[in-house]
Amino acid sequence: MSALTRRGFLGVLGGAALAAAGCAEISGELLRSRLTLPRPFTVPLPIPEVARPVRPGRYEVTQRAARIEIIPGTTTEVLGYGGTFPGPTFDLRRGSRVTVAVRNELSVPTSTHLHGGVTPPGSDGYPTDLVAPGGGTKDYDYPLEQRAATLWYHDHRMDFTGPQVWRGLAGMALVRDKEEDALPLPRGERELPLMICDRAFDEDGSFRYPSPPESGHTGHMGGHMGGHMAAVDGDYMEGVEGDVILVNGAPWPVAEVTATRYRLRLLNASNARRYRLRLTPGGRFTQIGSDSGLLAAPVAHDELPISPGERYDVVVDFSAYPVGTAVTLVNTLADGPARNVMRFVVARRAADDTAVPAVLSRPPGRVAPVTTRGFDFRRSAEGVWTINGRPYRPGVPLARPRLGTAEVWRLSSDFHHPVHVHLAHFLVLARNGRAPAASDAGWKDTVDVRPYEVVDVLARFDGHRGRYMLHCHNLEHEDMAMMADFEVI
Ligand SMILES: [Cu+2]
Repeated sequence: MSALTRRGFLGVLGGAALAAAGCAEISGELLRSRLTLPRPFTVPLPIPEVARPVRPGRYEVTQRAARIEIIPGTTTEVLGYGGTFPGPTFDLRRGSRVTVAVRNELSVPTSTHLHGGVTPPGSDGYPTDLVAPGGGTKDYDYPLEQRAATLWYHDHRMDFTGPQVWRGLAGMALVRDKEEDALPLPRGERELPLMICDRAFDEDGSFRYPSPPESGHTGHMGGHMGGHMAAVDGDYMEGVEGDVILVNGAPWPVAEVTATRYRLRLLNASNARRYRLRLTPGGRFTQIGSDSGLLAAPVAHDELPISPGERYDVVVDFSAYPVGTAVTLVNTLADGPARNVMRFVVARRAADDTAVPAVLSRPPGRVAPVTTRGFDFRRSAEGVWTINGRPYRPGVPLARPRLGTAEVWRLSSDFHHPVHVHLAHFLVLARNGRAPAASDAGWKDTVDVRPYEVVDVLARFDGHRGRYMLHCHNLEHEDMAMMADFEVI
């Protein structure tokens, strides 16, 4: 169905009819590759390099263009942190403040956001807080006064986050702490960061992205849409989905594993695609952590929905399968090639002294909220993605929560809007007035708000005063103004 048809369709039908029509779980428009897709499960799973500090507490990373082999037999120009895609993984400790000096040698401005970070406002990657192309630099200061968690970092440039992340500006950051160290969880080679995203490729191997004709493919210029630069063609304003699934930058990779437990740090780094992950021929994910840290106790899932920006920290026990089994991670929301994500092949038995304890951690408890505020995520009559009826207005906060307090934020929606709040972590309290989903467990920074849903979250404002934002993490919605400032006072 074309975007235009779907748009008309959305306007006419309500949520129930949409669900009955079977497209209620799809959050974007498919963009097909123009080259022969590689065979799945042939490329080995890459593990991104771990960033090394230039001296204790200081990292330096250069954003630059580089040509790498993603689709076997061809090359792709990426815009990468360190010239790689994904960028290096930052392996960090709670309370060990670091500075990351970013140097921008690209031809476009950038702004780097540490997603899930409790970061002072000047280092939070505000969309207009830009690092100039052609050698501009900025020191990002990360105090890391926060619990162990799976974070990630990515570009957050005003109006162009979608195309710039699509071209490679993203990587993972892990925060560890003593509470996690004490647990007998799988580690080392049995702890795998898995950055999952979809992309489309042109016949020459370059990334395909539907920029409007006037904007050029690097996004120097652009058309205007509701007062904002449009980085994506209007047919794709619901979001861009590619037909190739990459894990750690490799198409449908394969990883040999031993018949032991593995810790998988799952991240959906896609612009718009939602996944419902399952293991075939069967198997369970034992969830140990959410976006913002370890759960109090593990939660078992047969399948895991994951929307853009979300993370799930899970343990999979491959000793449950006979040696030789191919265990495929699939996305049951997709058909065709994009249904596959990656494969594990259980190669041999091995000793395993790990366990998933019944008590994992002591997360912060609930605090009584001081107020309730509503944030409505909706397409306006003019076809602009809005929050509370307004496209993004930089510098105009929609809320002024007090430092050290908690508030209930009621998030309502007309479509799939994965809502991300900077700085504040939150607990999901209710969906449509009922109990949250099993996958909503734990402290989070991004929540999958589905069409015509009302999701109540309890958000804590800790760490820093200043200007932050909340926005939709469907990057095409974000670029088309579905963002708002709030100020912690
Ligand atoms: Cu959205």
